[in-house]
Amino acid sequence: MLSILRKSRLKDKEMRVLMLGLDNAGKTTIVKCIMKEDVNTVSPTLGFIIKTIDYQGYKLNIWDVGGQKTLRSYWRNYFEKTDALIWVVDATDRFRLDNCTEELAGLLQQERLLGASLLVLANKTDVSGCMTVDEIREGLKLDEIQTHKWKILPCSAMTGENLFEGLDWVVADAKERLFLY
Ligand SMILES: Nc1nc2c(ncn2[C@@H]2O[C@H](COP(=O)(O)OP(=O)(O)OP(=O)(O)O)[C@@H](O)[C@H]2O)c(=O)[nH]1
Ligand SMILES: [Mg+2]
Repeated sequence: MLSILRKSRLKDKEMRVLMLGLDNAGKTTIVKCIMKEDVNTVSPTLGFIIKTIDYQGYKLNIWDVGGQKTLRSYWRNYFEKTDALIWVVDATDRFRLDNCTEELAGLLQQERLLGASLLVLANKTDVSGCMTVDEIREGLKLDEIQTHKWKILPCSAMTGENLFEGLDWVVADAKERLFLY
């Protein structure tokens, strides 16, 4: 049933993209950069923000949800019908990489997210001395993931590096899935 719903939405060229990650990772800034809005006026997200963008013939509904610890129990309210999960990591935050790994592992066990592909964005790579993609990939144990198709990209919400490449992957992956039905 879920797959039929998902199929019809993809056929309508609409996708639901859920953007999650620890607080301060840069989710809202990434969305602002994609929307060509001012990236210097962000504040912590206390609920959620939905932005819709037309991209490569698809209507992407991007759900940007606050990542503060007290808000994480609400993440589950946003799982339904997710086509792609974008997990944003603060590449400068070595101290919380373990916490970040635990939270992601918890999400990947969620039945309602099983059909979603996973894009990991290692954000803030404009900051020198930040973690490399390989460090984050190992830290998050991405190579052990069996349940989801995934990809990791370094990015920066300040320079815009790789943000559209990330969306390209998300859309290409959805298209591929459409052919599978
Ligand atoms: N240098 C640098 N700073 C960034 C980048 N992306 C975000 N920031 C900064 O990181 C801080 C947090 O950004 P937000 O976009 O509010 O983070 P968030 O993930 O939405 O946080 P929550 O809404 O609390 O979950 C802000 O001060 C941003 O200016 C980046 O690519 N490079
Ligand atoms: Mg935010």
